[in-house]
Amino acid sequence: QINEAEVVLFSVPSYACQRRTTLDNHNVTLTDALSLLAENAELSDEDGRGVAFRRAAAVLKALPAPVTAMSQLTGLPCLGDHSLRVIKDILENEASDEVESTKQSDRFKALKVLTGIFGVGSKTADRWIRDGIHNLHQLQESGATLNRAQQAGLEHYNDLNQQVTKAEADAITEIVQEAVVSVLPGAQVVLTGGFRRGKQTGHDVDFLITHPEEGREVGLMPKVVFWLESQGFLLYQKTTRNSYLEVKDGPGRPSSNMDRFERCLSIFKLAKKEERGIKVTVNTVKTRDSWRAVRVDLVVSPISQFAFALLGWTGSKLFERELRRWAGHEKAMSLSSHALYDNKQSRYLRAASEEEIFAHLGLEYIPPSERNA
Ligand code: DCP
Ligand code: MG
Repeated sequence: QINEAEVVLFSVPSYACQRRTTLDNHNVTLTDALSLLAENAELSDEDGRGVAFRRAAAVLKALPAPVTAMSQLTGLPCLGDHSLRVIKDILENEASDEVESTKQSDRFKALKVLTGIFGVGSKTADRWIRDGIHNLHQLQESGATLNRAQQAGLEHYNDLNQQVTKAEADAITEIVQEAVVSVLPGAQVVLTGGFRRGKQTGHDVDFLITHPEEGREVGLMPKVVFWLESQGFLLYQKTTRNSYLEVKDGPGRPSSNMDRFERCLSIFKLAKKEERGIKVTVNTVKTRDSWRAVRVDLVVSPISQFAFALLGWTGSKLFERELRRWAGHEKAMSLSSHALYDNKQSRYLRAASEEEIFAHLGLEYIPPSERNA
């Protein structure tokens, strides 16, 4: 029996970018349930519902203690009727029927398996499911045409569906650093994404590369890729050019959340721990069980956009989405991974650090380890 007088009331600001969200989540059962419904909505092309569940989960991640009674949630932002119903079910019955039946549904299971292939999105998976393809065996038998990314994704399916550890991310950081410094001395490599937020595992490893002299980074990516390829580190890569032009893409495209940096989506061939030498120079591993495939994203940014790129690539995805929503709705500004534009002053606001961007936005600075919304 809970004594009402002892129930802790919670209070959190409404935008995730106003909150400090560490990895110390006191409501894992609730946030896992809401995240699963979010994932199901996203895989079903219902982005609005997906965001609503993500926001609700993020509010619970920011609470300082476990939720034990519905009354504690009074006045909290972002908790819609649907999310509240799920929370109530779990608090009362230890589980939510909706979550359990979603988890068990053939459609959800098939969407998970098929989108687990690198290069396969929800639209492709949905088309395959309508053609009766529900698993990898049926896909292989079907004769469906796969692009180069999907072929690589299928070939390395098990490796790529296994979480990348921090130790593996560190080993890859050394290789990328060696590649970058070999082709452009003075260039800098920063680990971004979940690992920069302090996560111990991730689905991939994300890097941002720049050079302190503006312009020196031009043409860097093909050279880095050539170095990595010639040393035998790449199983797959696809490089896209930088297509960002401030005059054309700046304020005119405020809601575009895909950035236009020179980018390389790759799959690394990483030697297993026992096989890794003290110094990595040439990848000599040969037998199949002596290495594993790891997804790696490389992004090159000019130094003038570096702070925005760093902020944009550190995540979490919801934190990024909330920063852009805050900028647009509360400050009449447009934030991207390239720049911040002030619509009232009709000018760009420059920044050399993440701290300066938060200041421009009128937000308290939140360090990476507290952006785990
Ligand atoms: N990002 C974003 N929007 C996207 C894709 C990426 O804002 N559509 C940003 C935020 C992410 C970062 O890039 O944190 C890296 O993307 P990941 O998908 O790799 O996300 P994480 O690194 O956070 O997660 P994981 O640990 O699973 O790799
Ligand atoms: Mg990542």
